[in-house]
Amino acid sequence: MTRTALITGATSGFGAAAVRQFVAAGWRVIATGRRAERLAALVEELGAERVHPACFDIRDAGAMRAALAELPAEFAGIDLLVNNAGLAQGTAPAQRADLEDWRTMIDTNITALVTLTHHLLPQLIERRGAIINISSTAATYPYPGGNAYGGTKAFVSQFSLGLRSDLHGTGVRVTAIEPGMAQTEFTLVRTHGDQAASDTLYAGAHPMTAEDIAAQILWVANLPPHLNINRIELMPVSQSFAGFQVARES
Ligand code: NDP
Ligand code: 8X3
Repeated sequence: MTRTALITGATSGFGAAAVRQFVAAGWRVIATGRRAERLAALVEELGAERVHPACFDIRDAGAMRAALAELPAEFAGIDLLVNNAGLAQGTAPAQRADLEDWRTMIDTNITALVTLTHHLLPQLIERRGAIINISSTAATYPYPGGNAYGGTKAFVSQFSLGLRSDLHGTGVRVTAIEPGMAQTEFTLVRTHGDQAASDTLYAGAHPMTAEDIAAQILWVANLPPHLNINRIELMPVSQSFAGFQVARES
């Protein structure tokens, strides 16, 4: 039987790569994002019988509900929710950060994610479905300038474990995937469009690719129904840990 995944943030990066890999693996996909032309391009590439575009700002709960109320019958039964849409905004230390950037991250990475999850839980339970939440290594490992972004991802990881606990006995599986550095539009968005900063960050670093992460999402989704991966933390080989910093009086 053909299963259906709803993948948020499908216009770029992990989400777009996941749409392609899920369709190639025989799934139907509801692809969401704000950039309608990119969703239309995915439909053109992969076929309207496999991809349904749902264009809305994920922070707009009314628009989200309206888009899901209008799903064609073949896409109406959702077996998998991939909460991937998200972003970082800014790299300034907390004391110089823009409060609007923090609010945007919280509204997108936390509030929208829980709103969509809450909306879909009844049918995910009915269908013994699954939820895959895209968190980050920033959920666990702090770094200068990570402040509110890391906080939102810590929420995503802990919320995933909490869902597991509450969904005990329902058959619904929940996984948090926590990637480190991967080259997508993430840094372009984080720097408010600084392509040079994005290029510099990834140059020579052999970062993970969107396809690497999409392959993990698909692997989790295709595991047998008795198996739950709680979390996956992954990084490029080129990335690892640094020590604590110490401020000294001179
Ligand atoms: P991209 O910037 O390439 O993709 C982000 C996606 O999120 C886009 O499709 C964008 O769609 C969507 N999105 C953002 N804001 C909104 C909104 N308000 N409404 C609807 N959709 C929105 O980044 P990645 O693919 O790298 O990021 C995907 C996820 O992975 C994010 O949650 C990110 O935090 C996480 N992550 C990324 C890592 C990395 O190094 N790249 C590492 C660890 C985690 P559109 O703009 O069209 O609305
Ligand atoms: C994105 C990874 O290290 O830029 O979640 O925070 S990092």
